[in-house]
Amino acid sequence: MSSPSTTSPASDRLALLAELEKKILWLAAWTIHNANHLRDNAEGIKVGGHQASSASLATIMTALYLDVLRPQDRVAVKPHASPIFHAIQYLLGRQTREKLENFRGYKGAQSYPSRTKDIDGVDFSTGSVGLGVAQTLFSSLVQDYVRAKGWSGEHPEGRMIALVGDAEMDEGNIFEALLEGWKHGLRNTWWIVDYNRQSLDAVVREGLWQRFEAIFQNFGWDVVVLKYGVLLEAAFQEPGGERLRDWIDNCPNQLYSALCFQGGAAWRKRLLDEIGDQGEVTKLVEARSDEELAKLMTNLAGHDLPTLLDAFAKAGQHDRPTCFIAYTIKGFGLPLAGHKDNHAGLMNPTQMDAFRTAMNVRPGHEWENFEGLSAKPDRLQAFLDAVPFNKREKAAVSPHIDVPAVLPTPGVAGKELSTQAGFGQILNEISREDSDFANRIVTTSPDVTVSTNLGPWVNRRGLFALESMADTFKSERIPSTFNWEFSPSGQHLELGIAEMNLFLMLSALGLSHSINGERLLPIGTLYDPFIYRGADALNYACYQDARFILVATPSGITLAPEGGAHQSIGTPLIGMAQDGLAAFEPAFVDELATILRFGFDYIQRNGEGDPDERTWLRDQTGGSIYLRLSTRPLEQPARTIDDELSRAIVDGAYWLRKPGPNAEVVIAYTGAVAPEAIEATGLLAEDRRDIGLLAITSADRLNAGWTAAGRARERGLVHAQSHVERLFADLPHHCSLVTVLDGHPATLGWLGSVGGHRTRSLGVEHFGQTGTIADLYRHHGIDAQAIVRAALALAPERPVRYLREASGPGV
Ligand SMILES: Cc1ncc(C[n+]2csc(CCOP(=O)(O)OP(=O)(O)O)c2C)c(N)n1
Ligand SMILES: [Mg+2]
Repeated sequence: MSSPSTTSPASDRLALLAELEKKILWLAAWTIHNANHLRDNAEGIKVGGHQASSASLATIMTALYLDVLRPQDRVAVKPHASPIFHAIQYLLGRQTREKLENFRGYKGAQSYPSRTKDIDGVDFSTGSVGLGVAQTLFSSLVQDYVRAKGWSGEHPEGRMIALVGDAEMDEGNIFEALLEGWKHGLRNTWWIVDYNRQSLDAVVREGLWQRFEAIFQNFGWDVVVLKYGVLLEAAFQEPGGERLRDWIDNCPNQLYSALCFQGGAAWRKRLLDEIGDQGEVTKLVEARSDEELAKLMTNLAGHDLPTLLDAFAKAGQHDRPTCFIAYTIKGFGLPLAGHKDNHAGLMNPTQMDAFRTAMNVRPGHEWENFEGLSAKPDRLQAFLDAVPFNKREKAAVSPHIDVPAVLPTPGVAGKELSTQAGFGQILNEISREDSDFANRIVTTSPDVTVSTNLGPWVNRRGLFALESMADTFKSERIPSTFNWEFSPSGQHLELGIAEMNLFLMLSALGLSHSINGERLLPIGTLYDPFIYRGADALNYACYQDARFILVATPSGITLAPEGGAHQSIGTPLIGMAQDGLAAFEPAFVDELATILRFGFDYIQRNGEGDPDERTWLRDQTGGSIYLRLSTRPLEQPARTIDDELSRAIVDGAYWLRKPGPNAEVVIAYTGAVAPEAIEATGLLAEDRRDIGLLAITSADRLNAGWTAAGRARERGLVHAQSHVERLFADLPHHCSLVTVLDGHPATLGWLGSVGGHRTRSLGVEHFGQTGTIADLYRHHGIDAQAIVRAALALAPERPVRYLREASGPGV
């Protein structure tokens, strides 16, 4: 156990810690009560309580933050323990009274700990249960990765700790992560299960802890069951104590919870009814007042500082992953304790008054750090000042990694190539370089490394593992395209098929600059439709402001013969709607290289949120990148991408054929349907005047800029104009738009509203068909003929001579 430098004896320290635990419980309950009180008065809205849920972790968190944690340790706090977390940070001088008074309010302390919205040093955001837990595991793997590269300098190794609700353990992603941790030799990870035997709705199943124990042991973890505190252990040594222990061990969870709620008299009655013997047991019970009996019976290890400190100190002597199953009581120390309906529970004013009296807090002194405590304020303050965790400093900003001015694509022009193949080639080119840029790239993929074209990169850069492992096929001289060698210098993290793990790994890699002080340039690949499988973890990664490049390929119906199970329709809309993620869908490899280059820089940015005056995008803040790629080979243009074109590609669109002043039709396309859009433009050009062809590389960025510019104008910046508005500025009013992509038509449907142009949006709305690309494009109406038909319907004045009769079933 690491101890602050005060020389007080252990019992003195314990007494101070116990006092501070009381204060933390009070501050958390008061924060919630106070916020609720405000809402009731001001707006009549009740806010959720969660006083009980947070109270069950009060002792464990006191032990951790005020004693066990070192500055380099990182913690994911169970969402509803947020008030306890904020209360501790407040005591440590890291949280303001103003934010606490505004708990759950506008710009106040957050209901669930938030890296991005809270000011008090949240390590990992939580809220969607299960994700923060797994995040600690992946962060530990990333710490090992960074250290294996020798980048950690003098930074001491940290421990990654999750405070886990027992019902939270129902989330499957936790078990997916366990498996991955086992494969990668997980170290330095503690998961502390708050075993209060209650979920949101109810009391959990009997004997759950034994299942947990077996699972964790199977995956190579140490398991420490923390059941009884020192008072109970001492009572078990008294005559009759063994029978008391047996009774507790056999007591159903529901009954234990109910008795905790009812208190001392109920404990006495029940114990005497069930094991009262007019002898030793009766004496053991009768020797205690109601209050003492309640204190004894609720003295579970999760509320017993000496037991907790001892267990943490022992586990602190090794780096094996450890799961603590700590028995607790939901609502411990509050009148809500144990009641099965207490999840969102909130003490009523009478209960709160009683609690205030019990805590010796005078009205008007609720926020004072040491109000009502018996130890002297200067001793308490000296204790807090010496807390090891409080030596933590703000992480230094890790330096920007220079990105080459251009990512070369040699020999691509004129070839038939897909964006997916182009991606493989670009990374292959980078892999030849020995530069800081190339060395900081780290790739990862859930068992689709080869099929997403990361193979050449991995061949050159190798797979990462703490211990080297040769490729047996290579050593046996069996020819193989892929060199599958593991070593600490490898730069690819191979994952099993679980996509949740991919996103959590990206989240951990993408926070390395903040957690480890060492920046990585993470790239993750997966099949586009399986974004849905990990969408919550993707959202979580973005919410935490992790920085990565997601390469999703193949996408759409363009992988035609593979059929409906692998087709993605709605992902472009995810790309547009996901905050923190800039989505791109290039058609050509030179566009992809331009976007990737931008992406490597963009994921490192951390500037102010002021919009760019050209695009109205908040590009200085940076974010993550999503590239929706395709396996469809397209003939690659032979052209030079000058600065202007490069900028337009990044901004989201450029004219492949600029419309003339009397344009009747504009075709706007995204991605792999470029040949159809180009062909349709050719077919229409002879019979429609001044036709334009717009290549859209990012519907997301075009849309975001347009929305932001509109908002700016409404606020008085009358000249604000976004990229898409500038592109459409000269289009005559009567011009019609046809939009088309291999994805949901709503992705581009909004384009007509930019300048008030009549619009028909083509795309894919149904999945399930197999066939050739030609079959499926015809079937879904995104082939050249369908584009021509749509244009004709919008601008019907004259027939188009190249239009054929519609054929095939259509949809
Ligand atoms: C993914 C997800 N589903 C549902 C919820 C709603 N929810 C919040 S806490 C909770 C139950 C938590 O029980 P437990 O983990 O045992 O914590 P306790 O309340 O006992 O402290 C649920 C269902 C959520 N936050 N996240
Ligand atoms: Mg619980």
